Amino acid sequence: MSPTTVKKRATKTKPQVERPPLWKVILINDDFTPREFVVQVLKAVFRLNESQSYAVMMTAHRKGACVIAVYTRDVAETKAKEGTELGKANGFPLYFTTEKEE
Ligand code: TYC
Repeated sequence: MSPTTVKKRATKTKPQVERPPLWKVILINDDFTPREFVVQVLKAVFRLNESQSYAVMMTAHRKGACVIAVYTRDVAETKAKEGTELGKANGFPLYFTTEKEE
């Protein structure tokens, strides 16, 4: 070993970088919001295409709820609020909620 060589310590420190936890946005079924309106909101707020929006809407319609996508907490909460408010502004009880992904 040359005189100037510096030895690294033997113990490794864990790199302090972690992915942020992700939050699911969930569409909840109801008996009043028109199917076509749900599809329009999914396209506008969540950037789903027509067939993706239709599939998500129908899954919520049949099963009671459907996970749309996952985002960081802030984005998930903002999108859920936007979707719910679009329904409210049009007189529909459309509802989106969020849940932390485990
Ligand atoms: N169940 C509604 C109807 O029959 C359509 C609908 C689907 C509403 C999904 C909300 O999250 C929903 N008109």
